[in-house]
Amino acid sequence: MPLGTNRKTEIERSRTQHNTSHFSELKEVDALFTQKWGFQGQKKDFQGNYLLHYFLMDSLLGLFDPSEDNNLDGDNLPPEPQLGNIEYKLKLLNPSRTRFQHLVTQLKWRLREGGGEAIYEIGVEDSGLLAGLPSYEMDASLKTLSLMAAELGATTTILREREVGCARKVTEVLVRKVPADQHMIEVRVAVMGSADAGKSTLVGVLTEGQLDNGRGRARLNTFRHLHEVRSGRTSSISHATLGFDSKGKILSCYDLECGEDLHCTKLISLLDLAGHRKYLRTTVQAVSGYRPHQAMLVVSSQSGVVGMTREHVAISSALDVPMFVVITKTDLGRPQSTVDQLSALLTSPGVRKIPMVIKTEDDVMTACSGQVREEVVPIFQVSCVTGEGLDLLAKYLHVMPPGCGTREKERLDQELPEFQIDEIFRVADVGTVVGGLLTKGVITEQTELLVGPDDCGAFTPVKIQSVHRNKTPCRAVHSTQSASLALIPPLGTLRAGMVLISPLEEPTASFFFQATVRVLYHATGIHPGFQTTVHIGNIRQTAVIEGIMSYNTLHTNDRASVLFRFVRHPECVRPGARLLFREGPTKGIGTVTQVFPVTPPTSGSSSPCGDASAPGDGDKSNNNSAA
Ligand SMILES: Nc1nc2c(ncn2[C@@H]2O[C@H](COP(=O)(O)OP(=O)(O)OP(=O)(O)O)[C@@H](O)[C@H]2O)c(=O)[nH]1
Ligand SMILES: [Mg+2]
Repeated sequence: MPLGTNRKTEIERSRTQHNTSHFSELKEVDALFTQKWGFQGQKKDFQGNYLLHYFLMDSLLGLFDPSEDNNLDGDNLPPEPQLGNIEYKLKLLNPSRTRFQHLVTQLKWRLREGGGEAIYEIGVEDSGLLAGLPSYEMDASLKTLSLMAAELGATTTILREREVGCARKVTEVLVRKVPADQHMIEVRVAVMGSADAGKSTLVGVLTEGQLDNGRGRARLNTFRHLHEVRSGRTSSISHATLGFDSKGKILSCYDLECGEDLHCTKLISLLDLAGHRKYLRTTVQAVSGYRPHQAMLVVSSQSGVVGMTREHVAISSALDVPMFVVITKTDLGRPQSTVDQLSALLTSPGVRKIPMVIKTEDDVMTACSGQVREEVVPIFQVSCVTGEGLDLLAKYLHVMPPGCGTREKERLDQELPEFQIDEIFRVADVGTVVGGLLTKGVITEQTELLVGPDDCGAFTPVKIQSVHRNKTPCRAVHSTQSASLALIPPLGTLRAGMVLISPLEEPTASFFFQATVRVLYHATGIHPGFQTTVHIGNIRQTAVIEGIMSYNTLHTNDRASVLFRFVRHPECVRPGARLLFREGPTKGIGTVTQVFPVTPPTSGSSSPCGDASAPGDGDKSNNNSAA
């Protein structure tokens, strides 16, 4: 309950009463304190207890005094948020059985809000005032919090402590509970940045725990192809995992890879992407298709902000992926000029973020706090050769919030399954295995689905033979999780961009779709006939702009409804899906508003791929209005 004006008036009134020094009025004040703040000292000496309350109340009332507000700027948190995973508690002392159950229910709710993680600020008023607790009360409160967590099978970790005067402390505690359906809390992080910025090296150093030699030693395990090892340049999407136990200790990557470390409660999946411009399509595809929860933008302090850095900032802003920055190679140059360049880029009109240079653990916690994480872009400064700054980065990765709240996840779990295929493998003795992301629903072994669309827009029935997550077999995969699925019967014609979808959805595929778009940049103007690469989720295909409603030409910052046509094959696109298109420096974002499904061939049809006619030529549309 946030401290409202009424409560403040009550405190003012009680202070007036208190100043009368009348015994009966003091009793009322005591009652008010017990009721409002739950002070429940073991009162042996009646007069002595009133003196204690007098002292406490005076100091608290002094803090609340509006005339002294100006002195408190550094001593307040924002008022307690009603929603979200942050809870303020002044103290948790000897709660009755009923109160304890109430506190446990509240903790359960906060954990749900935070997708399995909640942050408790002990010694803090609902108003955000850092009142603090003496050490014996703090110890008892932390004990109560541990008991509450134990009741739910959760763990507690002290994140930071702060002295707030007169031997009083405020403590911030992370409570973590791995949801019952998951092995661990998983956060996907896309590692972006220009070529040679040090992305693969940073991923290697974080996951393997060995520093780099400055000549490319640490990045070797992140490469997937021999030509990458030879050139030192990443050309594909490479996955690496970083596991933490409940206390924030980084776990050995060997145990994680074998799926053997049962202490892992949080898993950071790092997608090491290519920085060179010639692989930009693959990099955009990864950010659009894998739906990372965060983007880690790596900038070298040697080269500073370059064209590709700007490009990657624009892409993550356009796709609404929250970002944090890591300036690497601080052993080779002064990072301050890079910090200045980044600050200018991040605060520019198209991006509008608040850069925050992280220097202490306190800064890490502030950057992670739910109330600021949307706009704030934390900036870390590290060296993979000396190890400087890596501890703060690891701490941030440990407490970084999971992307999707449990409530939203539960809602998505209720929907019919849809799995987007990113990779296809042929595995001896198993058959066809597809890797990708389950955007909604739940898939278990033996689930019957459709896979498609093929080049004709048709979908083929398949059954799920087995499910693997993080290289470990499991019974089910839930919405927002990535997984590998073995399919029966084996199929020879799969491609990335296809979906596995419930037959109840009656899926369709379209060559033509309409979208409202905003042009982020074009040097001159976009006309009908313009060809561009379109990214919609994991779909990536060249499309032609066939028509622009109400405009002949689209310039930078123009918005319009546009009709697109896929060039190669129809795709399973849904109204409401977000899209990004780019061609050279041209960039735009938008939302699909309407699709025009093709009619798949029937057994007696003469055309191998049915009807792919343009909208308005009499094809079926899922919407009443024609384009
Ligand atoms: N001295 C020093 N060298 C570093 C540091 N980080 C990376 N390097 C070196 O920088 C070079 C490039 O690093 P990579 O990790 O391959 O860069 P990248 O960003 O993955 O490059 P692409 O894959 O081409 O996009 C390697 O030789 C690393 O050893 C650092 O903190 N200090
Ligand atoms: Mg690399």
